[in-house]
This record gives sequence, structure tokens and C-alpha cells, in this order.
Amino acid sequence: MSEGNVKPPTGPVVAEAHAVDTFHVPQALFAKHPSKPHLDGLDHYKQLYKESIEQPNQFWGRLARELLTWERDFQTVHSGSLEHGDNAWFLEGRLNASFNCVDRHAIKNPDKPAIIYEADEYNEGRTITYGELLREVSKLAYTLKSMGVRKGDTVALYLPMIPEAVISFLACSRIGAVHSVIFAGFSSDSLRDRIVDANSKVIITTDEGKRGGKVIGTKKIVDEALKQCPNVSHCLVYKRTGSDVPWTPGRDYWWHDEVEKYPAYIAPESMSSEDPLFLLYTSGSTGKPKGVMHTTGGYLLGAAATGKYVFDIHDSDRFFCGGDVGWITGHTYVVYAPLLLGVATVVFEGTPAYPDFSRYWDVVEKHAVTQFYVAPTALRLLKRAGDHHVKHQMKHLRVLGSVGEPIAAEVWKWYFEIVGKEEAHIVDTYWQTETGSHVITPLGGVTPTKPGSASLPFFGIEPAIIDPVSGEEIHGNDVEGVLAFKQAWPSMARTVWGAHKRYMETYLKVYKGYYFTGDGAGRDHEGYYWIRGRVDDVVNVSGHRLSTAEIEAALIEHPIVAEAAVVGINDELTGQAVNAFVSLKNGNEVTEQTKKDLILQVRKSIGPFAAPKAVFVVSDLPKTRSGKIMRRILRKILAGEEDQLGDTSTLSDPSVVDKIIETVHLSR
Ligand code: 6R9
Repeated sequence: MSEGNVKPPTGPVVAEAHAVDTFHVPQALFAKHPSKPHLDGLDHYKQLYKESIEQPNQFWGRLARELLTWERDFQTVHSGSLEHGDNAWFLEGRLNASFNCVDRHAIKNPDKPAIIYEADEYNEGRTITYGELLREVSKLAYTLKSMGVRKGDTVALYLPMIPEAVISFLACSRIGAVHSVIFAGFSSDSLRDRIVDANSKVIITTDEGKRGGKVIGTKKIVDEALKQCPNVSHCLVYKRTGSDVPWTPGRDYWWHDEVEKYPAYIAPESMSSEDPLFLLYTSGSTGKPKGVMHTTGGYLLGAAATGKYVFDIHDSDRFFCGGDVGWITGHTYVVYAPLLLGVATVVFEGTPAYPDFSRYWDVVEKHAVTQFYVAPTALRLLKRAGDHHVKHQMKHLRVLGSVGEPIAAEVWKWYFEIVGKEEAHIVDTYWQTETGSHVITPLGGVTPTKPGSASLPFFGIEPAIIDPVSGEEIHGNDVEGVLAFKQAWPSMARTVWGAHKRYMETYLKVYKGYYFTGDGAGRDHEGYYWIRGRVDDVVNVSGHRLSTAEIEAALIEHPIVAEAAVVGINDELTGQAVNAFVSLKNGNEVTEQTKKDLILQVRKSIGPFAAPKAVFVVSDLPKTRSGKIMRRILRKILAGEEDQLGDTSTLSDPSVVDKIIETVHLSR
């Protein structure tokens, strides 16, 4: 782990939190409910929570049999430990993810809507029933098989938010292939790295994508990446816009030509509970992204259980998660949770600002959405745009979820009052790519909430607040520290692809016997959790998780850059923003173009969403005598806290600090 890794958490102290209001589940939610929430109030939660912690095998064994369909039952609910990093769930059990998401609902009710596709343009969407989904998934599964994909192989997906993305997830899992989704905002370099790391031989993409009225050249980016992926034998292309795209015969295949060759049913592959279901790359405190690996039984149970209890999903619901399938939120709550529970999921291709700031609410109204789930960054944008854009009744809404970053109390209240009309329950869900599903969260229709707090642990999660200095757990309430978990849970990541040692070191060895989240947190006088943000070198920009080290590595790739230091600073709209400091190699002059080139370098190397908001070209960076860059000093300067830099005499050249202050001031 890198320098400054375990910084004491910042943010409001717990004492302030005492003053906040507690919101009870609105009575109107019960009035509009199709039946009633799955649990009868907080005591019922407490009773089940107690069982989940004291008798986890009994609790999870029961839920796994209730929520999933097993082709062969399991005998061992859990084995392994956090200490050894060998956790396994539902051993001996066999099941298939696509069977659980599709077949069992298609058999019962083939005409029930499964996917409500809301295209970028308002009237171009369509609805896909469970029966149709089964046929589409089967045909694609056949296609992948014919391309040589076998059980255990990884398949790269580089797709926009269209139904074919969901179909691709499920087609992979149907034949036992491991999907590795790469967010379609990543650059060709990032895509290449992920294809190579996972050794994917087949990739699925589109000719182009459409988002917010703009066209995205997905196939072009794939072509660029594949120049350096000699092992990719097949590229399957779904025609989204019909534009002319470059074509490599023998490697590129049109989706529509291929799928029509195959029958509309293929039997699902029998998988062991612990077989990998997917890889998803995420940023950590070092430069190289990690391929977080989730397995079948445990992950699916986490998705289904949180879908049921956190979102209070019932049979007739229509679920809308605004997250992209390229991130974990889309994996678990666009695809798996709603489909496992057999309800309709909205796949929204556009943005909240196109054609105007009413778009989300138009979608919610049009499809009578019952649960809506989004990141605070979108809410901040919409709140700022003005309440007049929220002119919709949205009377079916029961649960409004928030995810990805802390939600400020004013934004929380806006969501509750203006979007939910005080009739829907707000759930601020805390979790991570690595946790697979929600870990600290209110339960919809059940848990009283406090704006800004993710509230209480989900079933089976035993949080611990640890003192980052002593490494000891801090017991009792009204405490602050870093957040860890004491017990394994079914949907936790099992490893980092090809790097189990890194998995152990990042999550399980920091505090022995605990899973370390990387976040600071407080536990208030009522046992409610307040997430303070990352204590490592991870920056959260608009809910996108970025590693400062990864951005630094991108900057250093530019031939004129000698050294780079990247820090996250608070930003009103995006939560945090990336600011970069670079020093140039000898002989390189700073020109008007330099900063633009460096920003372009990051866009090219990672993707547009990682581009620094500001670049400061400086003569040297503040370093310790052993050469470690003191990012803390840069953060303080940007925050205008030059008077609180602390002791700078230990720097190898203390005079650089004044020069940096001057550069920052001049550029403002
Ligand atoms: C689901 C997701 C994980 C990091 C996590 C934390 C932050 C997520 C949050 C939250 C405060 C919440 N985070 N949910 N912070 N309140 N409700 O976002 O996964 O992309 O892996 O990011 O996001 O810092 O550690 P991922």
C-alpha cells in the first residue's frame, strides 16, 4: 500500500450527527403498496439480523433455497475464513445463473416483461418478455459456443446500455463463460489491458453507441484495442446505428447474421456454486486495475436477497437502476437482482439531461416505475437544474435508492420531497465492487433513516470500526475509524484474477481476520453508520471510482512528463474532482498546449471520465528525502489551507512548496 494510505478519516464528527432528523417509513408507502413490505418493521429486521450473524449457515442456507433454484442442492453452506481468504459458499450445489434469471420465469409467465428498453431517443425503445429473453439468450449462447467459447473462458463485453448487453451477460453465464464487462467509456488502451489481463478470446460490441444525442464509436475503439490483442479470434458486433464501420473479415461478425443460424433454446450449463460468474475491473490504490472475481451461487444470492429486502421488490414491480452495466451497480441492479426476482428491469440508454432535465422522471412516469436507483452526482445535477423539471406525479414510486458516494443531507431531502413527494422511502446503499451487493443499507419499507447515513448492516454483515493507528477494533457506539467486516458473506469477491496475493494484501491482510473496505466510517449513538469516504488513494468522481496512481501512470506515459502527482479535491457537482501536478523533463517548455495535451493523454489512456479538471505544471513536486511524493501537501494547497501544511522541513527541497503555491494561485 502506498504512502498516506491510512489517513484519519475526515468529515463531520459523530457528535454533529446527533442533531439530524430521523425519517420513518412514509405512511403513504404502505397505502400504495401492492401488498406489504417483506418484513414487519425494524424489530423483524433485528431478529433476522441476529440470526444471520449468530447462525449464518442456517440463515443463508434457508435464503439460498428460497431465492435460487438449484439443479443440485448443497450440503455445506460455508467453508473457509477471512483470515485464509478461501471462503466458499453452497459447496456441492449446482445451478446456472441464466436459468435463475430467465428460464424459471419464462416457464411460469413467458409474456411478462423482463426488459423495458428506454432508448436514447424517446420513442425508439421496446419491451422484451421473459419468453423472448430466453430465446435471445439461447441464440447468442449458441453463437458464442460456435465461436469456440467453452466453460471457464472469459468473454469481453464492450457495450452501451442496450438490451443486448443484458442478453450478452446471460448468454455467457448460460454456457458457463465468465463475462468481463468493460465500461464503454474506457479508452482503447484500457480496453486492451483488460482483454489481455483476462485473456479474452471473444469480444462483443456494437457498431456505435448513442448517448445523450451523441454518437460513440465503440467499434472503432475496439478495433484500436484489438491491434494489440493477438489472442482475440472473434469480435461480434451488434448493429445499433447502422453506420459504416471498418471490418476485419474472419474476425468480425454481425450479431444479427450469427444468431439467426441457431435454435431458440440451448440447455443451461450445470455450474458449481463456486464457479466464476464474472470479472469486473476496478481501481485500487496502485496503478494496475484489479479483475475482481465473483462466483455463481454466493453472488446471485447477494443480488436476490438485497433486491428483495433493500428494494422491497414484489412480483408486479418495475425496477429502474440508472447505473451503467459497465460498473458493479449495473451488474447487480440492472441485470441480476431484478431478473432473479422475475420483475421488469429498465435499461436506459441515455443521460438524465437529454433531451432535457426531465428525462429520468419521464421514464419513471411512462413505465410506472416502482423503484428508482441512482448516484448522488445525478441528483446534484438535477437539483441544480431546478424543481420545475420534476413535474411528474410518479405515484408508483415506493423506494428511491442512492449509491456510489455519500449523499449530502440537502440532496437527500430534495430526493425525498421533490422526487418522492414524501411518499417513497430513501435507501442510501453502501457497497463496493468487491462486496457484490449492498452491505450497509436501510431496508425499503422497514428501516428508519437519517439523511447522510447508510444506516444499518445488511444480513450477515458484521461491521467493525477499526482505529487506523493501532489497528485495534473500537467497540461501542459514538466512534470513528476505518470500516471493516468481521464475517464472510456470500457475495464477497473471492479473488483478484490471477493475483490472489494482491487480493489478500488489499482486503484481508490489512487487519487480520477482517475484510477491509478502504473507507473511513463513524458509528453514531444509535449504531447507525456514516461513510466518510476512501482512506486510500482512490478518488470518487461522479460515482466513478478512480485510482490516483492509475492517472499518474497515464500522465507519465507522455514523453515530456518527468513526474506526476494526482489528488482528489472536493467538487460541488462531481463530489470529487481530479487535479494533477506534473513536472516536465529537462528542456521541455510549458506552452498553452501543454495542459491540453496532458488532459488528452489521460482521456486516451483511461477514458474521458478520468480527465483531470485542472493540471498544474510545476518545476518540482514536494518529496520526502526518500523520494516519496507528499500528496497531502498538494491537497492542502488546493484546499487553500497553506497555513496548515505542517512540518515541511523534512522535504528534500522545502522551497518547492512556495513555488507550487504560486503556480496554483496564478492559475486561478
Ligand atoms: C457500488 C459502488 C465503492 C466505493 C466505496 C465508497 C463509495 C459506495 C456509497 C459510498 C458513501 C454510499 N460508496 N456507496 N460512499 N455512501 N452509499 O459504488 O462500487 O464503484 O466499487 O465503489 O464507493 O467509497 O468504497 P464501487
